[in-house]
Amino acid sequence: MRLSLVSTWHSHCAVALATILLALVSGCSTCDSAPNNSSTACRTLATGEVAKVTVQARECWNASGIMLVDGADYEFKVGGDQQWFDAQITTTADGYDRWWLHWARGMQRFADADLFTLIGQVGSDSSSAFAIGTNCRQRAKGNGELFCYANDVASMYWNNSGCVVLTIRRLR
Ligand SMILES: [Ca+2]
Repeated sequence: MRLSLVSTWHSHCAVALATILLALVSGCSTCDSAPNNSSTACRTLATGEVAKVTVQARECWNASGIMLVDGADYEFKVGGDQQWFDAQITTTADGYDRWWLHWARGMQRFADADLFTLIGQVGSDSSSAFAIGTNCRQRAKGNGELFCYANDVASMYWNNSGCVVLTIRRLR
């Protein structure tokens, strides 16, 4: 029992160390502070209208093509049993928490949500960002295109894979 606990601890440490080392040596690009891939053709949803948007875990910014309207209410849902992947960790749009990654807490782009929580933002205004998860209702803070991302450390998108389909409904 004791041996198995030690062995588990060692394997968690090994994974954490490997993650740090890979991040240091990969030299991969970090996410820009503002989205730079706006859609050329955006549309505004009418009240009651629904749109579906694919969000790739590996993309720092997923342009939705949907213009949010300041003060309008929206419902966001990731239906079914959709999963995406942070390296070998399988999770949902609600994200995950692992004790052996607590050292990195606060380094993720959206500080108030777990790693891999689905996040939305209106245009380039980072103060408009909000946690979507698998289900939320939100009043848009500003006019602009909705951008989405899996909450991760900015330099750690290279080991992400999978995607989720987000359904957006304008409520009023
Ligand atoms: Ca990652």
